[in-house]
Amino acid sequence: MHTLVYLSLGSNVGDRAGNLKTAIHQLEALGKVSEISSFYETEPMEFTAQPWFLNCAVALETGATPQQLLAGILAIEKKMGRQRDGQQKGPRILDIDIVLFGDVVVATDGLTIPHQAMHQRRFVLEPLVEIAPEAYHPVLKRTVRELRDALPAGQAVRGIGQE
Ligand code: PH2
Ligand code: MG
Ligand code: MG
Repeated sequence: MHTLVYLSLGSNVGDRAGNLKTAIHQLEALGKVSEISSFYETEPMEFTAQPWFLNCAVALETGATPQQLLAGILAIEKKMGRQRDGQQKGPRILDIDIVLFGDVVVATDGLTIPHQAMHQRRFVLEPLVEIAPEAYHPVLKRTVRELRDALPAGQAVRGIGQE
């Protein structure tokens, strides 16, 4: 059984575009990468005293379970040199978050699907609308386009292609 999963990727340390591309390449080991959004320059949210991010969204068709996918993602982040001892929500070489996993809902200690903050983050929704405007949030019962349209103004994101 394969599931259509949407991931949000972000980097604000080092060669940001190179980091996203390397990560996308490594995701091929976990399934088929079927869509890649443009890369977006995005204003840091939540912890704001850090460099701007490059964010994108990716569609992945995978046979993995949510837990298996999470383990694979954490391994990619680690292999790419992600340190987890610094500021929470602070600068990172690479962050890969599971945003939607088909219509699956998961609420455990280490994993929440849909991602708990996706509907508040323009840096997640804008790239996602580009590749999957009709993707559906199974808890809020809205498409990602509807969630994007409902965002308050004021989070800067700027599409810049795939460099
Ligand atoms: N990730 C965060 C916190 N803030 N801001 C932007 N613009 N992009 C991110 O990927 C991001 C963030 C925590 O994961
Ligand atoms: Mg994140
Ligand atoms: Mg993360």
